[in-house]
Amino acid sequence: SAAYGPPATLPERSLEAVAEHIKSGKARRIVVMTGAGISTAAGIPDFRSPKTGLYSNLARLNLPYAEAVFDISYFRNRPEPFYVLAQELYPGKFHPTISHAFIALLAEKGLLQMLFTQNIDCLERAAGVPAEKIVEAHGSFATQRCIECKVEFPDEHMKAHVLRGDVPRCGECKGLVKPDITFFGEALPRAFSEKSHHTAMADLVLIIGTSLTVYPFASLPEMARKETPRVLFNMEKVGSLGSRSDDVLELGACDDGIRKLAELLGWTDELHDHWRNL
Ligand code: CNA
Repeated sequence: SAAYGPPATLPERSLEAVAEHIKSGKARRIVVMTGAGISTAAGIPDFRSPKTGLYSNLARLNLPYAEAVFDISYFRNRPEPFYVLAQELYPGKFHPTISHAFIALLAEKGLLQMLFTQNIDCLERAAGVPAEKIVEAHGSFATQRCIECKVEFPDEHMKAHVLRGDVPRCGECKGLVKPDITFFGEALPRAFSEKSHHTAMADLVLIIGTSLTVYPFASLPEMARKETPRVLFNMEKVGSLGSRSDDVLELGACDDGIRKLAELLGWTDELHDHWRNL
């Protein structure tokens, strides 16, 4: 059932057509949006995949509901479950995936307009995407502060606490220390609203490994212009992807879809060199 009309920008709705769009030089402002699914191949569980996702494996933490581990009001009363999880997810233990490397390659070629990530694993930085091209929409483990007096807490102390799996407390007021990642009930970093207009400037949008269920991030793909091709690399169809005339769905493991796109672009060797050297 084709509720949409024929494609407005692409010759057809396929990855081949997307590769042609890039090769022809018509896609020079590529906006990429990522979620936990881009990092599962690195060994970091996502939230919602059945069986392997964090939410289905949190029973041992005795949470009233799965999302509580990232809920600010729950954290105030019981920070321990979050720190059990933080010990597992802490950056530095994981290697970027081929999909992360592809985003860095786009940046190297001057084609990356902006990367919006929901992830807190810092793997896009590790892959070599320049900091000024990254919007960490849900913050990251890079910095941390007291949730009461907001005083920053030293990185080295934080690292020691997280690796031991215990709860750090503020040196000034003894308040709880939390990494600057966005919990449910908290506002997103200012960079998100300041930079979201880049999506409207995009001539191609790549959406990789996200369930598009967490707002306001989930509304970003809607901000792309109607005729801008949007490509979804995901295990499942999500959000409104597929509803527009130039949407392309590449369903399956994102690394497979990204390898296929790189192949169509003639970038396979470059991509592998970049990835191997990380
Ligand atoms: P999610 O809701 O868990 O969804 C993940 C999506 O990715 C699902 O649609 C999966 O089907 C899909 N997926 C899983 N593996 C693959 C794969 N190999 N290839 C393609 N698709 C795959 O995660 P979202 O990011 O959408 O949810 C937003 C939350 C999750 C954000 O606030 C993140 O901070 C949070 N999170 C981040 C990490 C991380 O930093 N790596 C890990 C777990 C959760």
